[in-house]
Amino acid sequence: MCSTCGCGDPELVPVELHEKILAGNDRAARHNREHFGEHGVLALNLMGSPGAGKTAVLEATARALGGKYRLGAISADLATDNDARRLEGAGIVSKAITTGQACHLDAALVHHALHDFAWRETDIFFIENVGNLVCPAIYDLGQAANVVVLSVTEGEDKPLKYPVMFKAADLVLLTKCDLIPHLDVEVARIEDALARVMPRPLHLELSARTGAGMGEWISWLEEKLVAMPPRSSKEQGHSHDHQHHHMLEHHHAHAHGRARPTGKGRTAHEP
Ligand SMILES: Nc1nc2c(ncn2[C@@H]2O[C@H](COP(=O)(O)OP(=O)(O)OP(=O)(O)O)[C@@H](O)[C@H]2O)c(=O)[nH]1
Ligand SMILES: [Mg+2]
Repeated sequence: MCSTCGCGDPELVPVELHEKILAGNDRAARHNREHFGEHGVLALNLMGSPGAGKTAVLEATARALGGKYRLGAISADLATDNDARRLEGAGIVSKAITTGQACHLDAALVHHALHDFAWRETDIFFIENVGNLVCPAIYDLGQAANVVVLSVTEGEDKPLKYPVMFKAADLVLLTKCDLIPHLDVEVARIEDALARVMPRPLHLELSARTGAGMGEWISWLEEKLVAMPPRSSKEQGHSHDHQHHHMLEHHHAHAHGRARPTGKGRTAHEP
């Protein structure tokens, strides 16, 4: 149970207050979206159950791209920075957000994490959400698209049981497909469930372990990159002197440091 949002429980957080929280979140998300758009960064919100394979997909993505694009990520966990360390190990500039009791990211948390992070220097910025098939779906973070990672071990009916998540998905990555021969899973049933729930059903089958299917995922990413507006001239010297309208306090007086290239087009943290 999430102590900040009450997970939509009207007894814990009254409906009016919940609507206010979401309205505030939407403002902060618009602000993040402006930032990402201004700098031509493709931001993706990666969601899915605990252990679905979100981090593994990102590691495999970095391997498949081999340095072609600059990748960044923030990864949210209740209590550890394990995923951020894994992603750094894969060559993705990463930062952990530990959410404590919160079972989802919100736009203000993401914005706060961006402050001391060289996200502007990335081409694709992944936001690995808290492992959870419920609340993350209702919090806009300012991303360009939602990608839901669903593994073949989770049961064919998950899209039907957790429709809110799959309704919000622009793309579902059906992962761990290398395990299919060992399971009783029927992929056609998963496809059918996705078709019933997703407004525009789209899924790709892959295995982070073997790399099978990664090509199509990379093509999807490249289509999104091509559709991004060009980076604005502001990218050269972002002063951050605009108005902020969100809940968190900011310390924007400082100019943001620029990232150092570290070879192969990658970047390193700077304060
Ligand atoms: N066989 C197989 N195992 C996988 C694959 N992808 C992930 N795994 C395994 O699944 C487990 C969970 O993977 P993670 O990448 O940590 O999953 P996650 O969704 O990031 O987990 P949380 O961030 O904790 O919610 C690990 O033991 C992975 O090795 C895959 O494609 N095939
Ligand atoms: Mg993870």
